[in-house]
Amino acid sequence: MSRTQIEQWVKKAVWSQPVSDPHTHTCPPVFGASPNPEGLLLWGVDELVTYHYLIAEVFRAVPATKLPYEQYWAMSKTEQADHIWKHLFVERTPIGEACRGVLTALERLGLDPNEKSLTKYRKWFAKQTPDKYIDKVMQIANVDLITMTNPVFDDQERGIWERQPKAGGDPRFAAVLRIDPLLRDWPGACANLSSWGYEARPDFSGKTVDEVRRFLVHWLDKMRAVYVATSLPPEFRYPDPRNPAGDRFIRECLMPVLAEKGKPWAMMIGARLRVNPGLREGGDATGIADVMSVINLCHDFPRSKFMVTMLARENQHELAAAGRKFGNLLPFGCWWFLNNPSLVEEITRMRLELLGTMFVPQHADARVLDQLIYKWEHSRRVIAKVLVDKYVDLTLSGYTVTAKHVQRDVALLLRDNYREFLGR
Ligand code: HDL
Ligand code: ZN
Repeated sequence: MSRTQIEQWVKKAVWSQPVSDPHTHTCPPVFGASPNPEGLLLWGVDELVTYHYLIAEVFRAVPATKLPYEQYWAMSKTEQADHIWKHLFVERTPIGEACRGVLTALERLGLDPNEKSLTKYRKWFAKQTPDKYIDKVMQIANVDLITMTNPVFDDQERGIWERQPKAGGDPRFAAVLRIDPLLRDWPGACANLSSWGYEARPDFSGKTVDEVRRFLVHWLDKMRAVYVATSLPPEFRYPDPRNPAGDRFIRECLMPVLAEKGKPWAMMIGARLRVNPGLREGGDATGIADVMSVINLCHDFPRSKFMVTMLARENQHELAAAGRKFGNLLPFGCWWFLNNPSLVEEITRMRLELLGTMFVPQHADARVLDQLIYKWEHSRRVIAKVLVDKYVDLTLSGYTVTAKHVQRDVALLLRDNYREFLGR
């Protein structure tokens, strides 16, 4: 089989296969939409350009000593976008991945990405309506399911679910119960639960275990959540003698509920929050996490399912090796600072070699709807490149690779491994 033939099959399969995206921060219009400042659905050119990755970058071009953080945050959204466009897209070459992504998205929407100002783009976006625009973006990105992130401890998010019976009713989106405070700030989370009518106490006395379970079940059911998610710091350990409450929460509350419901726990490990608070969401950093803790969980809770992504490049090999030991562990995505072509290529290549087709290579992590377009295009290109090499290697071993093999593998990687792990 020639390399050219394999390239054709892979290209066709990778671009025609709809993606089920396992992790984003976008949502349907019922959650409110930008430019309404209260809207949770972010879309359009001003949101694309003010993505927190680009806010962090513009403060390298124009440091806080010249433009203090608070002065930037006091600007209107359009002023912020103009500032970023000027310094990162006009006065500098937008060669970095986050800049390049904006250009890809604009170009695929039919716009010329070489404009010196945002005026023409704004006019074009003003003619779109969020609901129809979601269809358009999903069609261009070839995405058939967008998994949301629904942080129940966020007042605005919780309020929408409480007020809007249709919050979970858009078939283009799947909900995820995001519960970071229960693991990052147990006493604070207990105080929240108490104020919402659950008898949860930091020392686990009284009915705490039953009540925390009742809370989890209530929200899993209400959201029809497909999994529970938590972002965890590099210091996360299981078991953790320094954090007995965390161990008890996992062992006595979370694991039994998820085992009963058959839902995975997505652990996103390695985010060191707000190392530079002035940048707000852009101020988080990465740190090396502990894969042994994931192994301990997979071993101790064989009936539970763990989707795991780690933020540090240094953790990727150990995590893939752990995936070989436990069928209840699904490594997924190249998260955040790893979502760059060079690292996606390295990680995807290594995962294919260690795990065959049994992992989920990517998630978009789109904060802004339109980012689905570029995040998936850029990832698809890299995934295709790696697959071609791997199929060529197979032919060198005498194996007959066919178009059917390629289609089947690509469907698993881009859609079905995730769906099957959810039990959908
Ligand atoms: O915690 C998360 O889900 C992260 O993805 C953060 O939201 C982060 O700010 C981000 O958007 N990374 O891509
Ligand atoms: Zn995320």
